[in-house]
Amino acid sequence: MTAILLLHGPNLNLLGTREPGVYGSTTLEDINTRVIAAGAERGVEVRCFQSNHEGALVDALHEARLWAAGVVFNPGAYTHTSIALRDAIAGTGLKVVEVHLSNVHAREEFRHKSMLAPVCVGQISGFGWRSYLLGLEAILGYLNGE
Ligand code: CA2
Repeated sequence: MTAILLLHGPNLNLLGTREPGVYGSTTLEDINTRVIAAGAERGVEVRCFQSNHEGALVDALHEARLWAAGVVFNPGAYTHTSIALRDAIAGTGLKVVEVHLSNVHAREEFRHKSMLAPVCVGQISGFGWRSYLLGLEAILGYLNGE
């Protein structure tokens, strides 16, 4: 069975509790449930992990190399800063779709730059929790060569 890692970066554990105007009112658990269900409908296993720590996210990517066909990743603020995560994606060779709840290109200038996008298959940004469903669709389509 195809398995996908759904990976969440820093502060995304707060989803649904603060800043609903920017990030929506859906909790991280709700998002995980919806993506797991969407995967199950397609015969795909989705395993979820969130961390506020850069090194833990690097470790998760290293481990995913052993079992995941691809990754849907919201790196949070590390999107804009992390050479370590970029190197982890490039170094593992994992196929990663970067996703964002908000449209990072319509926000502050420092959010316009992604350190990770150049080593990802692509980026989805601005569709709220549906960005994750689109991310799943995108990585599965990519892996199937569609
Ligand atoms: O839009 C996204 O998904 C972001 O990855 C979210 C990050 C931000 O730094 C990126 O530029 C874009 C921030 C996540 C913070 O999540 C919170 C959720 C609820 C309350 C406070 C923060």
